[in-house]
Amino acid sequence: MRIIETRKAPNPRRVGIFLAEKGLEVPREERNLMAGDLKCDAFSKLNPWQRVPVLVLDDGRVISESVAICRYFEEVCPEPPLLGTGSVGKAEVEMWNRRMELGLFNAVASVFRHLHPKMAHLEVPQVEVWGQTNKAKVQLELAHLDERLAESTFIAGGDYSIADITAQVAIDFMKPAGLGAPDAFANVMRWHREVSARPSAKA
Ligand SMILES: N[C@@H](CCC(=O)N[C@@H](CS)C(=O)NCC(=O)O)C(=O)O
Repeated sequence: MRIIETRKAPNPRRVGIFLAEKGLEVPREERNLMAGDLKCDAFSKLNPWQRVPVLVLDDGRVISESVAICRYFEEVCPEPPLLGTGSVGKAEVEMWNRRMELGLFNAVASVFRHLHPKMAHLEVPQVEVWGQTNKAKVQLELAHLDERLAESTFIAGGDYSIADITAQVAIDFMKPAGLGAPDAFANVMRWHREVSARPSAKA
């Protein structure tokens, strides 16, 4: 089994943190996405969408999409549960993770992809107005998150979950996206300090 990734990139980092929380070590193969390593035929056969991370199983089957890869590892290594427990708990983690991914994470990524000059060869065309629009969306998502974290230790409730991982990676990615830190949101900052102190944050 191996994971193909660009280690510094946010989606592979989500899987890296997930594995660190599980205490799992999986061999990693580095590809430089900025240098076009994902555009070659060999990688495109693994993932026609030309995105990392990709998990290649020992029998040759391939799983891409960060959450799908995390689901695989949750099944093979259920402890500690990071996708919730019980019917309501699992649904709540799914709800919060989708909110974090479709809202905050995608908004930060859109700012980076559409405004950063280094992304011009990968995000074609870069649409400046879309990048700018997403700056406001990031603030709106942070405001929602701040309200949630005023009443909850972690994003999906009392237990750390994949929703925390998704939001943590999104917030850490605000800096390279030119968005700074979410200083105006005290509850987000409290939670961010706590998740950043976990050993998995080094992933
Ligand atoms: N929905 C995918 C997104 C994967 C993705 O966009 N990965 C980025 C790195 S963070 C990538 O491979 N980018 C290559 C490119 O933009 O060409 C997932 O969750 O894994």
